[in-house]
Amino acid sequence: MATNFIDYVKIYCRSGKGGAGCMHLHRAKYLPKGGPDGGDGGKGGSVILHGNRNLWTLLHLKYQKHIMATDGGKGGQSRSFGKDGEDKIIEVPCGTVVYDGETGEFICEVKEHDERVVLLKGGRGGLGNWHFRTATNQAPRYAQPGEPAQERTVIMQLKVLADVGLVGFPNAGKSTLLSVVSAAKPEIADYPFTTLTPQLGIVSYRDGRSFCMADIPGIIEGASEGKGLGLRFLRHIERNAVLLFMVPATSEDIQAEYEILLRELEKYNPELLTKARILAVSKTDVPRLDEEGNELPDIDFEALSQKIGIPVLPISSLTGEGIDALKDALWVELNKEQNQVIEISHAPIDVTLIERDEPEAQEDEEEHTIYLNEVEEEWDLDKYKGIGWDE
Ligand SMILES: Nc1nc2c(ncn2[C@@H]2O[C@H](COP(=O)(O)OP(=O)(O)OP(=O)(O)O)[C@@H](O)[C@H]2O)c(=O)[nH]1
Ligand SMILES: [Mg+2]
Repeated sequence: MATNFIDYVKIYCRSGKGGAGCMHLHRAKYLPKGGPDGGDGGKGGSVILHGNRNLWTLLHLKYQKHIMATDGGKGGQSRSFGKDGEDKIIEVPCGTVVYDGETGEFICEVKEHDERVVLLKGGRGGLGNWHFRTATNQAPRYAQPGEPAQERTVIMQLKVLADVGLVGFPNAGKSTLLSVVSAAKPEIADYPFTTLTPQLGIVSYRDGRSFCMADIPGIIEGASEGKGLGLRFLRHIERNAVLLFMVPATSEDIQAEYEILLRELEKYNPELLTKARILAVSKTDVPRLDEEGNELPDIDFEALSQKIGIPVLPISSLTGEGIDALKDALWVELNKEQNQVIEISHAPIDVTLIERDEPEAQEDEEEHTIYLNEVEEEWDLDKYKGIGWDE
C-alpha cells in the first residue's frame, strides 16, 4: 500500500509534427493545365495535461517512459487535407507541477479538475501549393513542409492540493478521523508511524459540498532534525488552506504538545504559520488519567482556545462526538477570503539531487532523432504572400 503513493515521475514527451503540404498540378483529359491543387498537411497532435480529481498519485505514469502524440498526415491532390495527428492527453492529479528534466526549471502546473495545459504543441501542417498560386506563378512547384515536432523530457512532481492538512504526533488519531469523515480507508493502528505516506480523503459536507483532507505521517519533537519520518511530508501541506492540529485528550499538557508541533512546522517553513489553524482535541471518549491512574482535571476548552488564540474543539472519532461541529468550523475557515491559498512560486528543482528508484530506461537514439532534423530551413508564411491566380 505504501509503495502506491508515487509523487515523482520522469517522462520523455514529444508532440506530433505537422504534415507536409502537397505539391500537385491538376491534370484531366481535356484540362491539361488544371492549375495547382495540392492540399494542406494536417496538424500534429499536442501533448496535453489534464487535471483529474479522481487521481491522487502519479502511479499510473510510473512505468510510462515515453508519451508521444501522432504526426499530422500529408496533404493530397484535389486539395484534400491531411489528417490531423491525435493529441496525447496525460491525466494527472490536481497539484501536479512539471519541471524540465534536464535543467529542473519550472514549466507549468495543473491545479484544477478539468484544467488543460498544453505541454508540447503539435506542429502546424504545411500549406499545399494551391495557396501559392499567383498571377506570375500560376503553377507553383512547391508546398510548405509541416512544422517540426517538439520534444522534452519532463519531471512531474505532485504537491498535494488538499484544503485541510492534518498535523499531529503519531497515534493522535489523524487517520481514524480521516476514515470517519471520508470514504478513505487509511491504515489505523495503535502504534506510532502507522501512516507512512500521505493519504487523501474527500469530506462530504452539507448540501453536496465537499472539501479535501490530507493525512500525513505523524511529526515528533526533533522531526526537523530528521527524527521519526522527518518533515519531508510537510511539502504536502504547504498548499493547504487550513491546518488541523490534533492532540489527544489523554495528553497531560495539550498546550505544550500543540506548541511542539508548531515549532517543528516553523523550522520547516515559517510561512506555514501564516495559515489558519484549528486544534482538535481527539479521543475525548477515553478517560483522562495520569501515569498513576489518577483522574486528571477536565479540559477547559474555552480557556485553552483563549490562550493559544485559535478555535479548540473536542472530538471523538469513536463516538462521533464533535465531528459535525469540527466540519462546520473547518468549512467556515476554508471559506474565509484571507484563507484562500494564493499563488505559490515553484523554485527550480535540482535534477541531480533527485534519486530515481530504478535505473534510467535505455534511450532509443534512433527513434528520438527521426523527427528532429527533417525540416531544416525555417519557414515563414509571409514569404509566400501573393495575389490569387484566378483573381
Ligand atoms: N478511543 C478512541 N481511540 C481512538 C480514537 N481515534 C483514534 N483512536 C485509536 O488511536 C490509535 C491511533 O490511531 P491512528 O488514527 O492510527 O493515529 P494516527 O494519528 O494516524 O497515527 P500515525 O499514523 O502513526 O501518525 C488507534 O488504535 C485508534 O483506534 C478515538 O476517538 N477514540
Ligand atoms: Mg495515521
